[in-house]
Amino acid sequence: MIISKAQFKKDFQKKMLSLYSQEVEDSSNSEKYFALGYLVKDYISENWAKTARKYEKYGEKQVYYFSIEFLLGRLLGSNLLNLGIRNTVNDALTEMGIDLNDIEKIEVDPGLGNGGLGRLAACFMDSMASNGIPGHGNGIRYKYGLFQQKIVGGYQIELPENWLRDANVWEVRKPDHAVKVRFYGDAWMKPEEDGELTPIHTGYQEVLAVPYDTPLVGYENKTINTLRLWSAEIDSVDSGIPAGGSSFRNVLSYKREIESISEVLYPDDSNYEGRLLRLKQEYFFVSAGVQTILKQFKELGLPLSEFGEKVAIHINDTHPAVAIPELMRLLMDEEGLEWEEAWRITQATMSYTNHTIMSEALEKWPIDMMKQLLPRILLIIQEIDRRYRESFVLSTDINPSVIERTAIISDGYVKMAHLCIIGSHSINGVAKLHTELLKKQELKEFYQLYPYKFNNKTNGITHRRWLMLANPELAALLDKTIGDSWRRNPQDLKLLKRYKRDDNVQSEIQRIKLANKTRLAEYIKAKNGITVDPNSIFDIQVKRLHAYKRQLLNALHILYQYIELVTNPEFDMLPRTYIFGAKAAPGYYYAKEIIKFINALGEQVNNDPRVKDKIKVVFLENYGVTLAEMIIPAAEVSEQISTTTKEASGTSNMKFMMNGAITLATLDGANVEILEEVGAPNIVIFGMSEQEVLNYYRNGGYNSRELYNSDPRIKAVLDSLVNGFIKDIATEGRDIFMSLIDYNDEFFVLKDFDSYLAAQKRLEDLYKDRFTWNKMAIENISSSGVFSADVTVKQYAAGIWDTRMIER
Ligand code: 475
Repeated sequence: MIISKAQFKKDFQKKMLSLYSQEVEDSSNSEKYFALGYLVKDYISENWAKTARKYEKYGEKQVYYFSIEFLLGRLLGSNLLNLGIRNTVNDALTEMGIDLNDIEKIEVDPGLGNGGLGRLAACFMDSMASNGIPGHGNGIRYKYGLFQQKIVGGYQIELPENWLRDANVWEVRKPDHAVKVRFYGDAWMKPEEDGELTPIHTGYQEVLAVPYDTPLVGYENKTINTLRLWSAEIDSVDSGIPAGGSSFRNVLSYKREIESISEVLYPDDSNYEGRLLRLKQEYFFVSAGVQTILKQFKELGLPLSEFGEKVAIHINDTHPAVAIPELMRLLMDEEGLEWEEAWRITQATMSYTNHTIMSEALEKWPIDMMKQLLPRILLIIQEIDRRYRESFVLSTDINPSVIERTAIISDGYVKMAHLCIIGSHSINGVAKLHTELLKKQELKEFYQLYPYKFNNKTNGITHRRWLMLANPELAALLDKTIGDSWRRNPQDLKLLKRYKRDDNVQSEIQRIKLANKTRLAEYIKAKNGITVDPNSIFDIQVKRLHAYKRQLLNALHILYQYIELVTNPEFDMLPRTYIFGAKAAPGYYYAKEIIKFINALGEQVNNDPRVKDKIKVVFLENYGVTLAEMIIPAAEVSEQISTTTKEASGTSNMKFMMNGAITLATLDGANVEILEEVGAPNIVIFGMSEQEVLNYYRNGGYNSRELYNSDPRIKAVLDSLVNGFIKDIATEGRDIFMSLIDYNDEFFVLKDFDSYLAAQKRLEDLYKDRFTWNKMAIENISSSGVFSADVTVKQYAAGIWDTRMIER
C-alpha cells in the first residue's frame, strides 16, 4: 500500500486519541505500540476482505494448513514490511521523535509452538500469502504458549507464558462463526428396516469452538490470508452438564474442563505424549476446521463431488490426522454420501508431511482411549482399517505380515502415521535424505505399496523475516550491490556471487557482521553479565535441546579446549565465543542435565584467569523467534551437528547460511543440500556417513568404552566430568559419563569426536584468512535463495495441492 508520511501521522494521532483519549506526545511506549498495531490492522483490513472475495470470485482452490503449532514471532515489524510501509512509518515516527525499534520491542512474541515444526508452519504462511497462494492456517489459540525458560543456578526453570495478558492486536474474535465439537458418548451403527445402517452418536458433550482470525499479510501484493485459531469455550449452561446437575460448583469445574482444551501448548518437541487432553486438542481444532471448510464449500453451491478440486487440507505431522475420519464423518453422517464417494473425496483432499523418523515421536493412541473420547471417529477408523486389510484379500504377492505391520489398528493402538498415509494422496519428507530414509527404512513397506504417494519437499524459511527484518543492514547492502529483485525472487541472491572477491563488498560484509556481533555482545552483557569480545569468533548452536542434536558434542569440544589451555603450554587457539540457546522439555531429564553442564562449564571457563579470555561460553535463556532474530545475524559458525540420519531437515541451518555464517555440519537433513548448493569449499563437514550410522544401529552400536580407553583426549574430557575438575556437576557429570560409556553412546558423540575436533581446527584455519572467510560468507548468502520458503511452498502448490497463484 502507499501512504504519505503526513497521512500516516494523522492516522496515528487519531488512533491514539480514539484508543486512549490522549495525544501521542503524552503516551507511553506501550500505548504507542497498541495504537500503531491497531492502526496497521485497519490498514490490513480492507485487503483482507478483498482477498477473500477475490478467491471466491475466481473459484480458486483453497489450501488449509492444519497444524497444532504456529510459531509466528512478532507481527508488527513483518506486517509493516509486507504492507510496504515500513520505511514511511519509520521516517514519520522518527520525525515525531519516536524510535520504531523501541515500539516493536513491546510486542509479546506469541510462542504457540515448540520449535522447527511450528516455525516451519509460520514460514509457510508468510510465503503462501507472499506468493498469492490461497493458503490459510488452522490451529489452536493456546492461552499459554511454550513455557518461559529461566536459568537459576545453571538449571532450567519453567514459567507460564501468559502471552495474552495484554490485548493481542492482530486477532479478531468471530463468535458468530463458532462451531460445536462433540466428545465422549456412545456411537454405534443402527440397523434400519431397509437393511441400511445408520450411525448413532448419543450422550456426547458439546464444546464450543470460537475462532480467532489473524491476518497473514503477503509481501507487497495485497494478498491477506487467514490464520484461524480456535478457542474452547463452554457452550451454554444446559448443554452437556455432567451428572450431578448444574450447581454452581459443577458448572465451574465443567467450565474449567472445557477451557482446559485450549489452555496450554504441550512443551514436548519430537516426543509423543499419549495423554487424553492432547487427543482432545487434536480433535478439537481439526473438527472445528473441517466443519467450517465444508460449510464454506457448500456456500459455493457446487456438488460435493468437487470438494477435492476446491479444497486441499494439509496435515502437518500426524497431530491433525483425525481430519481424515472427521471429513469422512461429515460427508457420510451429515451429507449422506456413500462410503466410496466420501473416501475418494477424502483422499483427494488430504496430504501429509512427516517431520521426524524418531520412533518416540510417532503417535499411537490406545483404542480404549479413542473409544471413550471419540467413539464415532473410532468406528470410522476401524472401517478404514477393515477396508484397508480387505483390499489385499485377492492379492497373492502381499505377505500377510506386511498388512499387519502397515495396518492402522494393531496391538491395541491406532497408528496415526498409518492413517495419514492410507487416507492421503501425498506424503512428503522435509529434506532429500529424510525422504529417502522414509522410503527405504521407516516407511519402506508403505513405499512399496504406494510409491506414487511419496515425494520430497525440502523445508524453507522466509527470507523476509530472516533476512530483511532480522538483518536490515545486510539487506541494504544487497540492494545496493545487486539491486532489490532478490526481495521478490530470493534466488536472485546468487547475483551476489560475482562480488565474492570484491574488496568493498567483503569489507562491508565483515563490518555488518561485526555490528551484529556487537549488538549481541551488548545483550549478553546486559542479560548474563558476561563480557564477550565482538572480535572473537561467534560460534552458535540454537535449537531445542535433544540428545540427537548433540549440544553435548559441542560442549565436550569446549571442555577439551579448556583442558588444553590450562594444561598444555603449546596449545594455542583463536578467541572464541560459544553461544547456546535451547529449551528442554520439562520432563526430559537428560536434556536438562546437559543445560546444567553447559552452564557450569561456562561459569568456570569464563572466570578462570588461565583461559585469558580465549573462550567464553554463553547460555542465553528463553530462546525463541525474537531472540533468534538477534542471534542468527551475529553468527559466524553455525553448529548443525546432529547424529547423521536423525535430524529430518533443520531450518536454522538455512537461516544462518542466509546471514553469512559458515556451517559446521554432519551430512544430515538439509545440510546435505546446503553442501550441494554452496559447494564443499564453503562448508565444513565432519562425522559419520549415513551408511556407517545405519550399519552401527543394525549391529547394536559400537563399543564406546574401547574408544574411551584408547583415545587420551576423550579420556581426559570424560574424566573431568566426574573427577571434580568441573565444579558443581556431580550428578550431571556422572549421568552424562554413564550415557556415553555405560549406555554405549547412542548418538555417537564420542565416535564423531575426533572428526569434530579436526573440523573445528579446519574452521579456525579458514578464519585466520579473512579474505577466504569473507568469500565463504558471500558464497553462503548467495547460495541461500533456494532455501526460501517461497520456493518450497510453490513446490507444494504445484506438486501436492494443485493450487494456482493469484496475480499480484
Ligand atoms: C524436525 N516437533 C526438524 C522441522 O520440518 C525439521 C513433535 C511433537 C510435538 C510437538 N512438536 C514436535 C517436531 O517433531 C519437530 O519440530 N520436528 C522438526 O521439524 C521442520 O526441520 O528437523 O526435527
